[in-house]
Amino acid sequence: MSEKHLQTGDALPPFGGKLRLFAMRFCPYAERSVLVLNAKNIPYDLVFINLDQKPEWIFNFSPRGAVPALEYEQGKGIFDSNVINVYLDEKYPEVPLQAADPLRRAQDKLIVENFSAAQSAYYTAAFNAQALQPSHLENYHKGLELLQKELETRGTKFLHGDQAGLVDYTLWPFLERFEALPLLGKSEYAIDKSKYVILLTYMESMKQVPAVKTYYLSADMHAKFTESRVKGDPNYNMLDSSAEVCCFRPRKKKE
Ligand SMILES: N[C@@H](CCC(=O)N[C@@H](CS)C(=O)NCC(=O)O)C(=O)O
Repeated sequence: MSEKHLQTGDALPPFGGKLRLFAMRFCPYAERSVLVLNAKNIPYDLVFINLDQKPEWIFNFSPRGAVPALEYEQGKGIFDSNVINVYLDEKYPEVPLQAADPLRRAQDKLIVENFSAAQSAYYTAAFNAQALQPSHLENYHKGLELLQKELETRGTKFLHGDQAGLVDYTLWPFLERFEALPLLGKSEYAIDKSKYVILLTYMESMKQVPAVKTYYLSADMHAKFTESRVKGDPNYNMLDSSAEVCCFRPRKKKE
């Protein structure tokens, strides 16, 4: 699979007869759907697109050209990670990823909902640092604390249970990226080893889940992409040239 991001003027690759996911390699929402497809062992093709110079055909699958979008039949698409993932889980029930108990499903949705302020804080810290307020840092740590508390209460390896499920695959792409923040000079956003023992153990378990492992990118790589985007020139294709990936140097925190 090529990591090259198709852009304006590039042709839509021929349909291969499988489900096709349109994504951007560094998009956490697209990662959610990649992980669900992987976890459910559904064959699929992945097409990356440049979000700054979108290929014309992406709008046939996603009206605003946002990713992820899923081509579920040739020429027909649905979009939004949560919509796609619930569709996949219901359409391909062999490996169910949602809890069987309706109350547990509702609680899983609430965890995701309650985590959203931490996600917004991450976006501000990573991409719009000049707009950061003390409330962002508070919301970020509140989100991490809530997650840790929930893991402790549930007492299972993953939020879903002994195996990772939809709730885990929905949250994970953000936790993966949170680890890049200290490398971007945001040391107060570090997930502290002594405070977040349970959460960090969970994160290490998530990294070992096969569905995650094959798509995981290190904090270094996320930091490098983030820096390029903040500079206004997102390096979508940086994984195509492995030499560039190896040597991210953390920026010194401004005093
Ligand atoms: N709620 C959507 C959010 C998707 C989203 O924001 N994706 C970003 C990339 S990470 C995007 O495509 N933005 C549109 C753009 O850049 O024009 C989902 O869950 O799929």
